[in-house]
Amino acid sequence: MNNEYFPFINLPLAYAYDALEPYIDARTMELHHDRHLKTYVDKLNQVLNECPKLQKISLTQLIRNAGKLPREVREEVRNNAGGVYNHRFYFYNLSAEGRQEPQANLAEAINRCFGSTEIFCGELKNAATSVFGSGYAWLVLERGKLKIMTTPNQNCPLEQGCCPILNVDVWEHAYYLKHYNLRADYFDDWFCVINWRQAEENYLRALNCNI
Ligand code: MN3
Repeated sequence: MNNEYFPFINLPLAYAYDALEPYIDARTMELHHDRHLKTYVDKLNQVLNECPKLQKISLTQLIRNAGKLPREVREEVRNNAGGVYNHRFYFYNLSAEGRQEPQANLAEAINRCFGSTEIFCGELKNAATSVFGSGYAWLVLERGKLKIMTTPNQNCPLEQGCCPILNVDVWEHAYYLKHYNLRADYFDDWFCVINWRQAEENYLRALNCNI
């Protein structure tokens, strides 16, 4: 992921807004990327503009160390650095190439940890639909083991020492225009556009991170 340092820019999507149709609609993708994500980028730049000392810290290090930042900027950094990282991660892990299956090493790890892709999908769906209000469901690597977790708002598993492999944004802005209040239906559509090649890369990188 490029642009790891201040000033942050809203990197363009790697595919067209309508590339994920009919699963995720073009208008949702456009608003989600160009307005919601852009707002987090702009706010993070604003916060860091006031704190020159934090400008040399990478996006992931800002998140990992959010709890140690000066109290007066901690929540704003957590929310906005998280908003940038979590959204970039979400958009990177979507694919316009049609439905894929988990690949190679990650497929093997999912089968070992959960039993099958179907069981994994069900458990991740339960997690995604259980988030009260806004947040994310994640597949992460924690101390070498796969784990499903949820985070509220724009909190990020990096802060808990977990390495993200896959995330699904369950804020209503991610699905309301097409799926209304039916988050479970959105999840099923999202599962059809996962970029499993990217997830495999994330998994291999996470194994090497050793966190
Ligand atoms: Mn979002």
